Amino acid sequence: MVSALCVTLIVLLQCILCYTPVSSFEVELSPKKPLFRVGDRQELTCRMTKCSEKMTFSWSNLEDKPMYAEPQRSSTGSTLVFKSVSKNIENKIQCKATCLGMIKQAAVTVRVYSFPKVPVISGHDSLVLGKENSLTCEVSDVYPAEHMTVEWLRGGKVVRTQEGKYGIESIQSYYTFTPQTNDDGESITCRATLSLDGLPPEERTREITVSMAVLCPPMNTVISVSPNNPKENEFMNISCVSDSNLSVYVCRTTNACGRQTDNVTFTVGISSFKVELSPKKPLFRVGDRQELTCRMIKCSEKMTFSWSSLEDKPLYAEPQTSSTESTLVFKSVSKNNEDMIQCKATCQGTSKQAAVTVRVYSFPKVPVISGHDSLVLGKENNLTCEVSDVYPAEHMTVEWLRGGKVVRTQEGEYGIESIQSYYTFTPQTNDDGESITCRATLSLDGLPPEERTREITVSMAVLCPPMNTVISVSPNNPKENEFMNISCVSDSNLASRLVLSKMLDGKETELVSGDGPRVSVSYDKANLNHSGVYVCRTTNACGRQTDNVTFTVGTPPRNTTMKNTKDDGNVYTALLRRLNSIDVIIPVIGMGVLASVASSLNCVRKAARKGLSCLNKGTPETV
Ligand SMILES: *[C@@H]1O[C@H](CO)[C@@H](O)[C@H](O)[C@H]1NC(C)=O
Ligand SMILES: *[C@@H]1O[C@H](CO)[C@@H](O)[C@H](O)[C@H]1NC(C)=O
Ligand SMILES: *[C@@H]1O[C@H](CO)[C@@H](O)[C@H](O)[C@H]1NC(C)=O
Ligand SMILES: *[C@@H]1O[C@H](CO)[C@@H](O)[C@H](O)[C@H]1NC(C)=O
Ligand SMILES: *[C@@H]1O[C@H](CO)[C@@H](O)[C@H](O)[C@H]1NC(C)=O
Ligand SMILES: *[C@@H]1O[C@H](CO)[C@@H](O)[C@H](O)[C@H]1NC(C)=O
Ligand SMILES: *[C@@H]1O[C@H](CO)[C@@H](O)[C@H](O)[C@H]1NC(C)=O
Ligand SMILES: *[C@H]1O[C@H](CO)[C@@H](O)[C@H](O)[C@H]1NC(C)=O
Repeated sequence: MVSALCVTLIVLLQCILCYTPVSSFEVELSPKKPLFRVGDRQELTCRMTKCSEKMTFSWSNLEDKPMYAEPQRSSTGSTLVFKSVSKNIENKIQCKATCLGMIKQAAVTVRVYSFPKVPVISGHDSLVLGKENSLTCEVSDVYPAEHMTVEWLRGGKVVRTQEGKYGIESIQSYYTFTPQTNDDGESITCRATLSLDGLPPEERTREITVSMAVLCPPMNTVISVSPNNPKENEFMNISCVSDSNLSVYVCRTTNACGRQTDNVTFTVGISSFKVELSPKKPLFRVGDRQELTCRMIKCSEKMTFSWSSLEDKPLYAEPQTSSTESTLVFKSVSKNNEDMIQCKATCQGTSKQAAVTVRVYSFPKVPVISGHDSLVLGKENNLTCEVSDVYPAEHMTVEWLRGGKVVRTQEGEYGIESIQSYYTFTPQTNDDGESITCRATLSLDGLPPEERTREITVSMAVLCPPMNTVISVSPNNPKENEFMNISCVSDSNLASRLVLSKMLDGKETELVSGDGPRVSVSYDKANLNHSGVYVCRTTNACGRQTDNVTFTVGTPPRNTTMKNTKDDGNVYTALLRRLNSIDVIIPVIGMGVLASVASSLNCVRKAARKGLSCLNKGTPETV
């Protein structure tokens, strides 16, 4: 019985609990982590879920401050509207909702930030050269300042960092350094970063980059009065000129009674952009493709460029222009391109210009020597060295060198294109085979060393007249019916002609001739008719030589007389009349023989070494 009642009670209690609505509805506040920017309109929304009945909402501040906001009721919940966010609204805010007499609540912490402006750098535009200067970067209206970091950057590197402090609204950061001239125009950046959880990246960092201007002390200050002797009631001009971008000009007037001073201080405005032309000292080779490039530095806007000749000439070149630079292209450099060329660049309505002097040179070929390979021994000879296509010829020097020493120098002249230099001398046999050099040097500033000098060295060949011409008969006493050989030999270091003749009726009758050191005629069976005067003549480009021999062919029983005299043509007139036939004539020209003779002769040896043949034609002839 007791147990039955108990069971009934439990079931009843469970039923009551089942129908209680308290645990089924919830309160939601959004956003869950509010981070509001100062000045913005923002809202907090409170909703009750799973309550189908009428709901009531109430808002409260858990930090016991005024709310600075208006609640607005909607069909599903309540919205707390912050018309303009301020630091005051930072609070823990609670929403209390009632449904069917049951109360539920939720709370969020509202955080606020302020970082509306980019930093401002000051002091960068009037830095004094060589002194310690201080730049300031100010970040204003910052909240919460203790979460802000200010960094200075130069060339992409952080050079100084400063942290903000609790309670301040604006952060000043100082960067101190001693500027040098090359700091002029350089960039410096101030970057401020607010580090707060939930702050969108685009709100975290603001930075500014400025160009520094380094001012220099005044230079070249000149005060002048014109006219030199000013007169009463006449115009007078006192002027002071100084090269300076930051100046204090003082005018002090002194007379017998005292003095008065006035001054004016001003900074010459600096146009931060510059025009640069490269190369700075153009020296172009004739025929090359070359370029001049014009750039504008520190102009972020669209630029325009124009090129002109300061010598009032056509440009003979094509400009190729992009938005950041212009290139003047010389497709094939010529002397016409010598000019003073100016590039004018315009940025934001301001024009700047730069000019360079274009110089041109031409020196494409090595010098050419002529006349060195046929010098005549003992005579005044003339060698020529020619350097062609030279520009500018007045900057060229031509030198002749022998044995490493300069023996003659010649300067080029303005306006000529090719330079001929002559070297005159009288060669001796020992000059044969010696070297001679012609060196041309173009002296222009900026010309690379390998383009400055070109030289040629040649070997000289000294030609000699025929020497040691000898005609002989073998055997010395030729006999009738016996073998007899008449031969002529001569030394020469160049092609020479030998003619062996017999005197007949007072005239030279050629028996044999040839190009070479030797010609000969031989008779297997000599007879009396072969007796007489034989003449050998040698001729080459330099001269000639003659020798003769006179003999009588002896009869075996009789004794033979032999006479070897020169120029004895008429002695034997009677004998010569009896001459009627020539048995055999065999001219012999052989290189082997040439070599043996040549080896003993200095002049000939040198000629042979150089490939200058003493015998141009070595073909044997039969007459
Ligand atoms: C100031 O003038 C000096 C001398 O003329 C010059 O070297 C320097 O670059 C100038 N600085 C600026 C910022 O123009
Ligand atoms: C005064 O002299 C300066 C320097 O010679 C000159 O630049 C300036 O124009 C002159 N002023 C007048 C009003 O002649
Ligand atoms: C410039 O003039 C002002 C006002 O007259 C004066 O105070 C100052 O000392 C002067 N500066 C110089 C460098 O003379
Ligand atoms: C050398 O030759 C050149 C050209 O033929 C001539 O002008 C010059 O007078 C000559 N000099 C001598 C010394 O013969
Ligand atoms: C004649 O004499 C020369 C010189 O000795 C010699 O070279 C030549 O062979 C001789 N001729 C004959 C046919 O023997
Ligand atoms: C021939 O020569 C020999 C020896 O040299 C001499 O003895 C002789 O007398 C000569 N005869 C004649 C006819 O000249
Ligand atoms: C030499 O000449 C004479 C006269 O001309 C002639 O009669 C004779 O036959 C010649 N002797 C020889 C061996 O040729
Ligand atoms: C032979 O040589 C001598 C001496 O050099 C000379 O006087 C003579 O005229 C020459 N004879 C001939 C035919 O050439």
